This record gives sequence, C-alpha cells and structure tokens, in this order.
Amino acid sequence: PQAGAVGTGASQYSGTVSLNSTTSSKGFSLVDSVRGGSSTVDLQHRTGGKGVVFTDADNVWGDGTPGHNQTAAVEAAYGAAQTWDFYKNVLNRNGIKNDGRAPVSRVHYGNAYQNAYWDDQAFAITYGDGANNQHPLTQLDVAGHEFSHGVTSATAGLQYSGESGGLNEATSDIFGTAVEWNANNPQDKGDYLLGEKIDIFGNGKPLRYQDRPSKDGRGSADYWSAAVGNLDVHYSSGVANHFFYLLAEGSGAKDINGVHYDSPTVDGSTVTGIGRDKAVQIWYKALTSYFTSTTDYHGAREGTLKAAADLYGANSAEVDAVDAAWTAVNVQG
Ligand code: ASN
Ligand code: ZN
Repeated sequence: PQAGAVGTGASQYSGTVSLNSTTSSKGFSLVDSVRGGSSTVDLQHRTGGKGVVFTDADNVWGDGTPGHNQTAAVEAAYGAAQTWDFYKNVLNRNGIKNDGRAPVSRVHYGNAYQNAYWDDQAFAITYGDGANNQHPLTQLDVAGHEFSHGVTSATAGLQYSGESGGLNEATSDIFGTAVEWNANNPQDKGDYLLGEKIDIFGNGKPLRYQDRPSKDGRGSADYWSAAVGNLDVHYSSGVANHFFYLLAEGSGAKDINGVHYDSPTVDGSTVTGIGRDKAVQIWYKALTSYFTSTTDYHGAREGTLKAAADLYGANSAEVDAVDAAWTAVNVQG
C-alpha cells in the first residue's frame, strides 16, 4: 500500500525544503497526498506527453544545482505546495477550482525553454529549464503566478487580450508575490519583484517590478492610458501591479528585506498603504465576486472598491486607499 512520507530536497532558489512524497515500488514518488495528490513529473526535455513521475530511493531529492535532474522537481514541488497552502490558509480556497483537485507540475520541458505556463486542459504547470538549461523557471513566485492563471480561469475568466488580459496577468503577479511572502523562506524573501532569482535576462534583473513596472525597460506601463489595451498583456499588467504595490505599501521610496522600491504616482499625490494582507484580500474578493471575462481597468476600479466595501465597510480607510491607489495610476472614477 502507498503511504504518505516526508522527504527533504535541495532546491536551486529556495534552499533545503521539506517535501511530501508517497511510498512506491521505487521507494518514493513525488506525489503529495496531503495536497490533492499533487504530482511532479519529468518531461525529459520533450514538448509533449504526460511525463514520468519523479521517484527516488531514499527520499532525499536534488542537490541544489541544475546539473541534478531532481533539483527543478524539488523547486516545482515546493512551489506547488506553498501555493496550495497560500490559497487554502489565506484565501480559504481548496485548489484551483475549489474542489480539492491539485494540478500537475511538469519540469524539463523542451531544451533551454525560457518560460513557464499554465494549461487548463492538462491541468498542469509546465516549466522550462531556462538559458543553457541552467536557469529553470521554477521560482516560487512563478509557481504562484502560473497556478493563479488556473484560478483566474476558474473564476473571473478574464480574457487574455486587451485590458482584461493585463488584469489577468497582474492577478497572477499579485498572487505570485503573495505566495512568496506567505512562504517566509529565508532564501527567497518576500518582495515585489517577479522571478528575481532566475536571472532570466542574464543581467541579474527580475522579470517584472511592481513598484514601478517601467523599471523593466521593456515597455511595462506604470499608468493607465487609452493605449494600454494595445500592449502585450505582460506590459499592460503594469497598471494593476503598480496599483497593488501602492495599495499595499504606499507611494514613495523605501527598502523592504534589502530591496529598494520607489513608487511614483501619476499626479504627485501621496498614497498611504493598507498592508499586503488586506490588499491581497481585496484583489481576491474582486476577482471572485466582481470581475468577469471582459472587465477592463475601469471595471477593476469599481470591482475592487466594492470588494473593499464588502470586507472593511463602505466608509472605511481601505475603500479610500483603493480609490487613491487607482487614481494614482490614472484609473479615474
Ligand atoms: N509565462 C507566461 C505567463 O504565464 C506564459 C504566457 O505568456 N502565457 O504569462
Ligand atoms: Zn502569466
């Protein structure tokens, strides 16, 4: 009979982590029976097929380097577990569809593939190994990002183009960041950056910045304009990422966990943050109660104002902060 076991793994970005596994004929399988049967599979550099569930004789996985085939699996399994726990404990959601079913995590997709993605049909998160197969896209905030695409698909269903696409992308960044904060991992501390440990560009810079999205130098929008809906969804997301940072932390400059942030407002106004936890609750409530497939930035403003009123009262400081943060990114009432 198969039974749950607790192993240990050496990840590349998150240090040594505890992993749930299941006993099998090979010793142990990387299947987490405590979290919906979440499994981690090896695509063996193919671009299709179901892959092979990782197994191990002694329940000690990976070696912390990309040279060991299990290292990316350790990171992906850890990310899936932390994301599952974030949704359960912080948002009271039981998996992507709130039905207890866990997604599959698939690593070693293709050759030096520099991306990760969610697939509704496969119900899977798939990770490439990055440049030279040395920079897997498996960082915790990316796991949270991809899992959250599944949640958005199962709830608001925000269309992946135009302004709704930007909101879809930002939702994944917002919860990816929240997963990283919630994990409280000393090797991958909470921040408002996406994919900062992957070195995806080879210059040490993160994939995205929430305090001032244009820091990416690639065209992410800091503020709403009529042109935002024509941008790639990973750039139009900037407006909502910036809104979220301002709502949580407020405007201006500060250092958090050794990272410098400098978040401007469109009109020079000052926004006072309400903290990460409340900002996360407001976004989730808006996503699951008010956003639809065609919600645009104006609709996101209305939906988050309603969500804040539901959670904290119509005359609350939280509602005022939501109002101020949208105004600060040029989404006007
Ligand atoms: N990693 C990308 C994302 O999740 C893949 C894509 O473009 N959909 O946004
Ligand atoms: Zn995405």
